[in-house]
Amino acid sequence: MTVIDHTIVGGPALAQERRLVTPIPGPRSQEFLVRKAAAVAAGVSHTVPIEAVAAGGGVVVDADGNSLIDLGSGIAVTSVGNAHPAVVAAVQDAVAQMTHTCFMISPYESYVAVAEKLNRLTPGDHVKKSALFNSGAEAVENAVKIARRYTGRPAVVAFDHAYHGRTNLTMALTAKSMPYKSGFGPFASEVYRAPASYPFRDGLTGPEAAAKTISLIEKQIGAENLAAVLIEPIQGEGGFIVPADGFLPAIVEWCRANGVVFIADEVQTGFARTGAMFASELFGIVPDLITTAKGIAGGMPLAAVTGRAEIMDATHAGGLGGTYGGNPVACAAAVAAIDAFENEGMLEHAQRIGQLLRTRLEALQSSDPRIGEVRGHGAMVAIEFVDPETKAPDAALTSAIAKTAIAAGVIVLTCGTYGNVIRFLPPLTIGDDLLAEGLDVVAAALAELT
Ligand code: PLZ
Repeated sequence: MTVIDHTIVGGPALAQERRLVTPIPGPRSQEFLVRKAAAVAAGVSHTVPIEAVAAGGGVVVDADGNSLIDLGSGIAVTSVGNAHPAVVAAVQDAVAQMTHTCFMISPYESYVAVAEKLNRLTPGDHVKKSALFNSGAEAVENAVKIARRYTGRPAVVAFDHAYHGRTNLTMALTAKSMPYKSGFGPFASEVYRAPASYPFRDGLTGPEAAAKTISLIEKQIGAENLAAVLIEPIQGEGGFIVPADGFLPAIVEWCRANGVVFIADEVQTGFARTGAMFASELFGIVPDLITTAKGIAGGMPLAAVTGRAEIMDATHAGGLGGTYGGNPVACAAAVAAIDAFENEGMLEHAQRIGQLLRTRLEALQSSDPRIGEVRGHGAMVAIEFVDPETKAPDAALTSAIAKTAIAAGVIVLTCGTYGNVIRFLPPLTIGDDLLAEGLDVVAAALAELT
């Protein structure tokens, strides 16, 4: 295993430190945000009020020279580190060769190389094929298209707390109305919502939760009408919800028995994030199709659907594609990033980060009953804030903690159907000291906000 020099690997040689030289936002960032507000649509909001100018290792640097600890990775994207040197070099080489040919017009090698890697790395030893796209939402849309074509059935099941994207079909698949769907309907049809497993709130075992889900599917939809069941193995935007043991295997088994395509959306959980290459492995399941994006290309836009060859090949020639899907520069980045996932100890980093996060957050929980639960796997861990008496979600406290931490130079993200979850998704290249300091800041925010 390579030993990481955090000042070099996983980003430009930025000092790996939290450094505040102005309040956040500083004067340059303030000026920039005025420009942003005037030029960019109001719907495109931001969490951290800075103008970002560089990032690497475990920090993001702003235009005023502040260096913030990054516990969000641009929403689980820069897992191998922002501007990882090998990714940067691969992008520079590729972009000087050709910027685009369109893979559907003149195909090239890097696309095929990414497909081969995905076919090899995703769970299951069956014969697999892949198709590449630009974003997680586009991958999910295509997985549904493929499942419908393969089964000849229309219906799709998605779950409570699900997040799958912002396009029309994926808005229908996403559970939460505000901010993702409200006012943007009508939504795509033949999407049905089923209860998921949320042990902290439903109190059900995995088999009990699965029985409830399966009963709903059988009574309200009917297996004979169902093309696919789509689920995030650990629900991301919905609150880092880890299903109870046995829930996912029972759903997969039911899908197999009923000719329903089981799609794992691993856009957020994929590529070493959870301490396994794919979260499906943690639950012992082998999906028929798996969607990936985010971490796959070290920050370049790329996404994929990978799965059983007979399902992937069910679509007629010309049925899948897009102008930019599998762009050669993004594919070159993915080849380099996947190499880093495999050969730079990223799984071990995720596991070690997970240990550090859990130990610290569980210690916090033991002295603070407002932390209802600490949950997650690897470098995908969250805390859910509640009223200690009633377990009611405490979104106000959650957002106050995030704001306080950001003002103190630590980027933390919130999530959850009820907006009461703080999630930790550091780059896997973050140093232990920096991570510990980031958690100190969160703990201080929590202590301050009584
Ligand atoms: N599936 C599981 O987590 C993206 C959304 C950020 P795109 N999650 C971050 C936001 O508010 O827009 C996501 C995901 C899962 C699909 C997607 C969609 O991926 O690349 O954002 O389209």
